[in-house]
Amino acid sequence: MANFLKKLGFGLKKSSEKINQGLADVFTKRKLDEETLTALEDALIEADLGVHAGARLIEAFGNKRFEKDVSPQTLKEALALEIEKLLEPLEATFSTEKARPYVVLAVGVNGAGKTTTIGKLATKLIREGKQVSFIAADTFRAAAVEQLVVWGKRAGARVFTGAPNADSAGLCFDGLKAALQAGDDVVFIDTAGRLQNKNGLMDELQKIVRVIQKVLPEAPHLTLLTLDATTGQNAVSQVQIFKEIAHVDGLVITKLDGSAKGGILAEIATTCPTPVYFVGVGEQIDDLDVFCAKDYARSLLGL
Ligand SMILES: Nc1nc2c(ncn2[C@@H]2O[C@H](COP(=O)(O)OP(=O)(O)OP(=O)(O)O)[C@@H](O)[C@H]2O)c(=O)[nH]1
Ligand SMILES: [Mg+2]
Repeated sequence: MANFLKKLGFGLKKSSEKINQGLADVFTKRKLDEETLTALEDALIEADLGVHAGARLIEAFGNKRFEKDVSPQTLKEALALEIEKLLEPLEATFSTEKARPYVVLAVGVNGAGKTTTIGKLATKLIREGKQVSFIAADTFRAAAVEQLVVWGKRAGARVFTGAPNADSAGLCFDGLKAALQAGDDVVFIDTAGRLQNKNGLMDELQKIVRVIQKVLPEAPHLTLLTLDATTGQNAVSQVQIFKEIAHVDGLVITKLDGSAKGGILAEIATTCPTPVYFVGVGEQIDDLDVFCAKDYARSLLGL
């Protein structure tokens, strides 16, 4: 946990430096006039908090009354609290108890971190004593299947694979039946992330959902959209696009260990609020944890 926070703090360092510079300017001027607030808003936007989130935060912050001799630390704490309040509604609890097998559909653009996230999550669940399997629904890329097989071995999860270029929906049908038969507690479906063709991806995802509902009418129980934090504001449009083409229950934000754009969650909270289940801060198994608004907000301020 301490290590996780350290990595998060390190990843958000560039963002926190920008915000702290903005705060330092406020402090030098010793008043929250319009000019200093605008400068602080610019700093927030530069830290990728986004224009809408920046405006909302500045409004809340500008309405605060500070003592004349307010310390930089107090200002920092106050801004962290405002960001925490903005992000708190996004906190979500992941529980696989309500169905067996509990089916998680992983969606997201290429390279966002879907497969890695599935691998990390499965490891945690297996450590808790759950029986887990993977369905390798990205049948176009041989490397994608291999990568999932490697994670399966590492985590101790069975991997259901098909022939190269097999129909992914058909594979999901067979894989889910096999999972039912085996009595798995949780099944992760790893999909392909091609977004070059929005209609194609939509058709494919809808077909997968239709087909798995023939096996389990309530499935998928959770559709998780994985976002790469280093893509900055582009992640916001990915949320919007995926919500158009599929049902999205929640988000996973990856690569917060190497991001200069840690603020994106604030813009998501403001423009397209979606529950955030997990955040990733690296490539290893323990580099995934549940999203905590307070930790995130404080790391964003370098606290
Ligand atoms: N630094 C860092 N790297 C990550 C994180 N999550 C995933 N990665 C890396 O990002 C790269 C892409 O991750 P994948 O899990 O393969 O992404 P994907 O969404 O499955 O990609 P496709 O299968 O191509 O659609 C890999 O090299 C991962 O190790 C993270 O939280 N931090
Ligand atoms: Mg993948």
